[in-house]
Amino acid sequence: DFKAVIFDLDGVITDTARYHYLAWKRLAEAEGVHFDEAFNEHLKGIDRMGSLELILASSPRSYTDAQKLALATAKNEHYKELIATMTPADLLPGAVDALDACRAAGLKIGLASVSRNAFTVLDSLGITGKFDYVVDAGTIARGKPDPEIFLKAAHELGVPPADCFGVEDAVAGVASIKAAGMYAIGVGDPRVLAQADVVIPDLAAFALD
Ligand code: G16
Ligand code: MG
Repeated sequence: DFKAVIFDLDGVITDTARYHYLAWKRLAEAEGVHFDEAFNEHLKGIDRMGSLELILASSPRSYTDAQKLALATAKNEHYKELIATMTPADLLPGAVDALDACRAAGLKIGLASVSRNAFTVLDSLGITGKFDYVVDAGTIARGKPDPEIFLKAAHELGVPPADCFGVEDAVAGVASIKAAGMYAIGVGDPRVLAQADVVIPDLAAFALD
């Protein structure tokens, strides 16, 4: 029996994935890089500098580290403008019910987002108090698909990884869960999330059995 569940944030609980997409698209096109939904799929769950590197790999220009940092900062400022208006109305369908069902079942609940804006987003959504532990992305050395972030959440929840399951919308996120030795619930397209143990279309379809 599972003793803990560890959720991803962006694309699972709320659609900030859309805001990341818009912010990266503006940056990419300003740098002469074609950017579409298919490219964006590879960025989901990838941390900020990692995402920037993937985009700039297709740029005709070359960049110093200082220029890269400036671009990442500009993207984040644009992203923060986009998320500034978020409220509990931005919770995805089924998200609160899923969290409450896990709580009612006695599971510990963690959040494993590589976003450095995760605490702000949780507060805007009004759900910070629903988690027993939220990983601070600033303390994670290796982003998804490395298992570090899911292992850290399990450790802090005091539950062995084998007794945890993770919930993720990203290819890199599902890979991170599996590398951590956990059961993986994918949220989205089963053809994209082929490594997940089970795939549901959204949290409205979440059931604990
Ligand atoms: C999220 C998104 C990624 C984003 C990353 C870093 O991860 O999926 O697209 O690049 O956070 O976000 P920030 O720039 O806000 O630190 P997750 O793990 O919540 O899916
Ligand atoms: Mg995600």
